Amino acid sequence: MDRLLPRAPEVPLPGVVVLPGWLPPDLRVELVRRCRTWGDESGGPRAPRMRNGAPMSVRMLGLGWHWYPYRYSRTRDDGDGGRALPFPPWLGRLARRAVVDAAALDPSVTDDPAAFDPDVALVNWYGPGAKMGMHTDGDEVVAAPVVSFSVGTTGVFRFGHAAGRGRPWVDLPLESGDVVVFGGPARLAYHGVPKLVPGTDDPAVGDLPGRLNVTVRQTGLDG
Ligand SMILES: O=C(O)CCC(=O)C(=O)O
Repeated sequence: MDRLLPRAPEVPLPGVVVLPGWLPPDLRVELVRRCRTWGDESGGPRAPRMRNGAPMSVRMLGLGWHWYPYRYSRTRDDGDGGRALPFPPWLGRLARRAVVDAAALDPSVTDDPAAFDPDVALVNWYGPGAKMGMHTDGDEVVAAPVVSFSVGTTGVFRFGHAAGRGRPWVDLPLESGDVVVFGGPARLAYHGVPKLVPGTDDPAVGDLPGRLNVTVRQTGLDG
């Protein structure tokens, strides 16, 4: 989709910062390339099963830690049992830069951006029709912010509040290259992705089918 004007960074809710187009096209392409490699090295992204046994429509893989509902493990306990791939330091540095930029716009995201020391990235791949229900990111034991990189088809990121899954919420269309940082008062708010927006593929990333989202987090876990 062509845009005539650049979009401005925004703070749609206290503690939520959207940095439009923060990832330049070359980094988007590189992220897609790396995600493919990580998929090959880990047996492919898989669809975690929720507590009711139903598979998620989003396919996932973890770097640093493996996540499955609703815990982190160093091994792919709900898959082939292999060790989670290492968390890449370059991705941590990139995410820290995003936190610094976000905190300059809304200091409530974190009072110490330089201290952000992530140890896990969760790669989410949304194929046609995939979505993610409203949930909180509550398996980390420290209050550090979450950094979310989006590449490919635009996804609608629904961001609500900590009291429950229902309204009020805001719907934020996340285009390829957009980054969201949420922390502070928004860290434990419910959020999800109810849909992708058809016809919004990013030509810069070639034949990526659907949307890639990579969230980078600090678990605070040992081991
Ligand atoms: O795909 C997104 O933009 C959000 C992903 C998400 O909510 C999560 O990984 O917890």
